[in-house]
Amino acid sequence: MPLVIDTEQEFDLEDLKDDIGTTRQTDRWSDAPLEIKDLFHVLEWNIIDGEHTETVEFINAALEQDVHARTLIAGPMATGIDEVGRRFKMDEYFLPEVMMSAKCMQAALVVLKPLIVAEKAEEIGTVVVGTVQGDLHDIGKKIVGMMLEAAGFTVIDLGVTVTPDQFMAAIEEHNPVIVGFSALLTTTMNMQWETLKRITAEGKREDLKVFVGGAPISQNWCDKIGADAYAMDALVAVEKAKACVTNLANMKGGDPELHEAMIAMDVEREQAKLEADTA
Ligand code: B1M
Repeated sequence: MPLVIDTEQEFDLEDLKDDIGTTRQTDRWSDAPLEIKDLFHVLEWNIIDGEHTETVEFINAALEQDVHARTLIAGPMATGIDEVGRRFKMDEYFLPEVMMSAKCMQAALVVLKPLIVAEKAEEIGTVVVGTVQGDLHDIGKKIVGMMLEAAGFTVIDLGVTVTPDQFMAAIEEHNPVIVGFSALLTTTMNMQWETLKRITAEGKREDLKVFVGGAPISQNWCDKIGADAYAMDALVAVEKAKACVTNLANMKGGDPELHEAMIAMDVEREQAKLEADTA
């Protein structure tokens, strides 16, 4: 039985500016057994320090102690890479450090992906995902892809810096129910719109739902470009993807009713989270 550790609550990550000694004194992950709490902190700091040759060792140690692969991704891996993003933004880190931290994330995902995908439920349909043209960020998109696969979708991952032409070719070839665009840069988010326009121009818009995601993406942006769903994380992506092929399947892209349903799912989720936090 995998250990249940809450990764949904929002943590104060101030300690990650300091050192692992400070981190160990926080109550983050205190619902986990002590040795797991410590291992999570070691993993957070492993990612911050970019010690990628050691990452797999910590990941395996956690898995051996029945920590679920999803808990590692949504827990210490997410907090660790968040702090890397903060340091980069504040000019405390430069590109080489971020690249080392990204290597830790990639090394961990190599081990975790087969475990998550092995949960694959009954086949639902095909999803094409890719990071848009000009953008090399793929960690989040890979996580979304593996979670969708576990939920029962066949995922065609086109990789990074995917041109509108490549998206169109994949749509022709795989006939997906959903196409997902990932963009992590404010300078590349426009390529989500450009690609969507191509899908519309080539008469494919009615055949599929368009999902958008990535750090600078928001519901506002989704509305502005006329995409069907915005997913702030992999869990939301799965939830909305399933809804889009079941109860919302008949609604066409751009339908206000579909839009309302998507917003309602976010509101419901936020409320449930709030209730859990205050319980
Ligand atoms: Co870059 N980078 N980076 N970077 N990088 C960011 C994005 C940045 C916010 C850092 C910062 O300033 N704090 C900043 C962007 C600023 C902006 O545009 N507003 C930035 C920059 C500036 C750059 C460069 C331009 C730096 C430079 O060269 N001077 C450069 C760009 C290169 C390029 O793409 N052309 C660059 C390069 C890199 C690395 C290569 C070193 C590396 C990427 C390695 C890789 O991905 N293979 C990197 C990294 C690691 C980051 C940060 C630190 C972490 C990103 C990440 O993996 N997050 C990032 C800081 C940040 O985001 N706060 C940063 C973890 C991941 C799980 O989250 O990707 O958000 P995320 O995915 C989530 C959701 O967004 C959502 O679900 C995922 C899982 O929960 N989601 C989707 C994502 N895609 C989805 C698709 C969907 C649905 C949901 O459709 C189905």
